[in-house]
Amino acid sequence: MVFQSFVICTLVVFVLAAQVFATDKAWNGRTTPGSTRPHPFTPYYVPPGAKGYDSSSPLLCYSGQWKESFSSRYIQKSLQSTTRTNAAMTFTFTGTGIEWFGNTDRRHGIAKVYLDGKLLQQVDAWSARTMSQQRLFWIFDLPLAKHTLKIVNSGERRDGSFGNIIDVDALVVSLGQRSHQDIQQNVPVQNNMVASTNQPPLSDLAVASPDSLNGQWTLLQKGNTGVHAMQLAVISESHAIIVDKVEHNPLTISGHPAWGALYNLKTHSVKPLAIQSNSFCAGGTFLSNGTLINVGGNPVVEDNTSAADFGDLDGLQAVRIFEPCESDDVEKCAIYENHSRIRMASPRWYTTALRISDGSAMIIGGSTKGGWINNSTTNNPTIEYFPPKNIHGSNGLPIHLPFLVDTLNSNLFPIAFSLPDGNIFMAANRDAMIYNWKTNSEQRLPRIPNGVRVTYPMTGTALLLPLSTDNNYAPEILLCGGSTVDDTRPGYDISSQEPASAQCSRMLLTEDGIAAGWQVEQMPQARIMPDVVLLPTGQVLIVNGGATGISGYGNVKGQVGFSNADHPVFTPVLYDPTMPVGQRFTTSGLPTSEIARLYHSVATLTPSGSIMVAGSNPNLDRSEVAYGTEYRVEWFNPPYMTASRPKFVKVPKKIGFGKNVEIQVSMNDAASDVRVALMDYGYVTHAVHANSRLVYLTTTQLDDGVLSVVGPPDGNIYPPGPGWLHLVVDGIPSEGIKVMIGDGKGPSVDLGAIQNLLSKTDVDQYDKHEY
Ligand SMILES: *[C@@H]1O[C@H](CO)[C@@H](O)[C@H](O)[C@H]1NC(C)=O
Ligand SMILES: *[C@@H]1O[C@H](CO)[C@@H](O)[C@H](O)[C@H]1NC(C)=O
Ligand SMILES: *[C@@H]1O[C@H](CO)[C@@H](O)[C@H](O)[C@H]1NC(C)=O
Ligand SMILES: *[C@@H]1O[C@H](CO)[C@@H](O)[C@H](O)[C@H]1NC(C)=O
Ligand SMILES: CC(=O)N[C@H]1CO[C@H](CO)[C@@H](O)[C@@H]1O
Repeated sequence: MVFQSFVICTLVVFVLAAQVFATDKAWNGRTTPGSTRPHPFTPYYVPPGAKGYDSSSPLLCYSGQWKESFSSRYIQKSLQSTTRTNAAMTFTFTGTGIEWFGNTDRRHGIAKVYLDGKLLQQVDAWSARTMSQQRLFWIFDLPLAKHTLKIVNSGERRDGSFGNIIDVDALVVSLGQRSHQDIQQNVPVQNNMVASTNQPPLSDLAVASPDSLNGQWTLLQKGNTGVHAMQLAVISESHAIIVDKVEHNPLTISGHPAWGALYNLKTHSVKPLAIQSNSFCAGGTFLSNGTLINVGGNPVVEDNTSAADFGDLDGLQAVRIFEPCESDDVEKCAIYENHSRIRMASPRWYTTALRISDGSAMIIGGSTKGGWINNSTTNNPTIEYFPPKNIHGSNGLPIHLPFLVDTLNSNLFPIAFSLPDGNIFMAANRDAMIYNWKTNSEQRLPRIPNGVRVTYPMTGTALLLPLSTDNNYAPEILLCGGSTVDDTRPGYDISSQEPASAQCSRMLLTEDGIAAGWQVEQMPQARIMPDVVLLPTGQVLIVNGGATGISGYGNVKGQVGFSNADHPVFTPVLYDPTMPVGQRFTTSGLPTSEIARLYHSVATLTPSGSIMVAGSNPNLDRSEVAYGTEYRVEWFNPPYMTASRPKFVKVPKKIGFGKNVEIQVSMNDAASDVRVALMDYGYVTHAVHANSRLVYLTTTQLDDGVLSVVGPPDGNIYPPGPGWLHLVVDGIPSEGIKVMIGDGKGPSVDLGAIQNLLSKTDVDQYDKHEY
């Protein structure tokens, strides 16, 4: 035994972000750059760009009695621990975040964690199982400055703990993704995030609200997603679901990193979700009964290709079920999967899921293995349904779609919208078509002009523009961004500096509209990987993306870090579809972000009316080298957020097709233009905003404060399922309120088709066959 006693040191540590990494093909590659030796998973991880400090480092200053022990289970084989009340470890560093790793077991007690002299959190290091290299505390998004972390043994322990042990195995200092401006201005502590696997923060460290000038757009950075936000959907008035891939996220669950979370839109807290299979590059949609399905993904992160075994399952055929979770208390909400009884018939990576007019999900395309650009070997040129259908003789098995062969190579994450006649619009690569799923027939549309490709990895984005009786529900499609890079060129020949496309192509899908073809407009900036968000006002916010390069990471010339794209576009642009051509785009008054949002970024409207922007991770695993893994959340607040807004007073929970309902509202008596917007905020990933939709409902003003509203005519106009109502009075929308459109029942279930799928297809085929 070695007892040590130190006085507080005053050394300051500077982090140098110098790291060399191998250029791995990265879909399930190595978790530690350069490493190939598999080892069981532990949360301890030093992201490229960050720096680890072992417990034995002279820069960690111990006071009181500490004992050093040695074991191969410990980081660098050594660990410092103490059982003495008030024994402390002090560490001074320059950076934007710090993580503390140590052991947990039944004999551990409670530590007090101070940052810069302020008590931040009490960390309970007790656990029923003995676990090593656990993340006990983390804080990110501090201003880049000198900080001091102090960990003090409080002498307290939970009931049932057998001891008061607190230990320090290692610390990891983040330099983070701060801009040069921050570094120079040394901004005050703000917008930061504290979390621990065990308990919520003691004090809410957030956040002064910005000086919101009335009538102006504002941008607020607040919140931290804990898991990287690759996929995002609002599930209730209080929460959004975030789904990521398997990687070293700071938020952990059951002793390993979480790759899913529920984000509280009101308090900005996050709850980790347990997901069994690798959801890297899955798609998702709500069904008619409000259940969310998340489909496809990646194979297991395997020992062969990864230095760490995360314990995940093959996700390529996964159907992950997230039952409705409406209450503010999300403790019991969970993802269910069991591939032996619920799965897709075929493996799908980069597939699109869409709710269609009968309330079921159409699952479209993808490739049969993870990779990069699609080709004829890996293509999965089929659709299947969930629940499985017996249609066109398929009996639950995939149905071939020639369109998905003709659109190789750049055709992953196909763009799809359910049209007001029940048919499906699809765009992939340079082409578009209308698919009649009832007759299994394709109507090809004119090619997108000027060689612009719009699907992965030449990723653009798309919307179905607002529908209303004013336009007799005539559908208009808007495609924006993408790339003209030749999709037969190999990655090593394409550069991150090749310009993206600024083109938006718009077409009215009526006979005359199709005959007139695509109408071309230019965005003020080119964008690869933009996101597009419908506002209740009918305007469209285009945000995120880069001005050069293409999607993905790790396989083009001139990568920035690992990113295949560069020149992030920091200012969103507002598009008003009702204005004449030439007057539709505005950037004036729109705030500029400092955060690059490239590959794996998302944006969605939230019930408050604010636009939530999150993610960006053009990396194999969590990284702090630009463009690093982004956990910070931003909120773009339209001018209406600070206006005097109309309100819903009473709204029925369910609205039937074509049914009249009375809605009580509170609004200005002098209102002249009163509309009720029925919206689907969509399921967002990889610039696909599946199901995104706005239908203005037929509305009549009855007495003071009472509106008569007619539900959408049928499931073609709005596929049955959950939606959001916003009351829009003279251009000012209320907050959104969740409603169920239709009868709320599940899509019809064909037991024969399910049985046939289960008997004719293997579970997790990728793990059984070589593709
Ligand atoms: C994967 O690992 C196993 C043993 O762990 C080995 O037998 C196999 O050859 C490896 N496969 C590849 C492709 O490296
Ligand atoms: C998964 O489903 C199979 C088949 O219905 C069942 O035997 C098994 O117990 C289920 N597994 C879990 C973990 O629920
Ligand atoms: C498609 O890609 C796979 C995997 O990268 C490769 O093995 C195959 O040869 C490619 N096929 C064609 C037709 O290019
Ligand atoms: C909704 O329908 C799906 C598909 O049949 C089913 O898996 C799910 O459990 C249903 N959810 C509810 C809440 O009934
Ligand atoms: C993911 C994948 O399979 N990529 C392949 C696509 O096709 C090209 C050739 O056309 C291959 O080089 C890629 O490996």
